[in-house]
Amino acid sequence: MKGNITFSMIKPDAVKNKYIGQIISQITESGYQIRAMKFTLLNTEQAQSFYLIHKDQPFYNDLVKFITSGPIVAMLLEKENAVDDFRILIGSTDPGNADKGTIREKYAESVQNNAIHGSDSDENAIIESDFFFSKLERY
Ligand code: IDP
Ligand code: MG
Repeated sequence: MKGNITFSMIKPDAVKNKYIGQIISQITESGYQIRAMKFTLLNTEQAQSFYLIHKDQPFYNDLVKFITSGPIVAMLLEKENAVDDFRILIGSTDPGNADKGTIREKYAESVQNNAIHGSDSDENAIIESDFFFSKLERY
């Protein structure tokens, strides 16, 4: 059975470009309820840990630099079929390939500075949510 939570992060490019409000609107208008939310700045160690799965990718060091370059908005989101529907809502990793109307198509700058993160599985949604939020921070 598919899970009903996903984890998302508005990335530093979209925060700097003043898209927080528009992105959160699109997420909630799409049926997601916010269960936890945090405006914060990751340090290098936290970013390396969050993206550990990509440690052998050529873009890993630049990705860690980018994600620590400014504050982010972390969100725990709930909806039926949360993970798969959210990946559709945000669009392809490379905004040049993202479908019209998706968050990345509208707000991303590049394949790296792509505005938003969305979990890729139910398992990772739980791992990523636990990385950012304690039980007491979820409502
Ligand atoms: P996803 O965010 O769509 O799941 P992943 O493949 O998991 O994409 O990559 C994680 C993040 O790493 C991307 O969102 C993007 O910020 C960055 N990234 C992925 N591929 C590249 C690349 O080819 N060049 C630079 N950065 C990349
Ligand atoms: Mg991914």
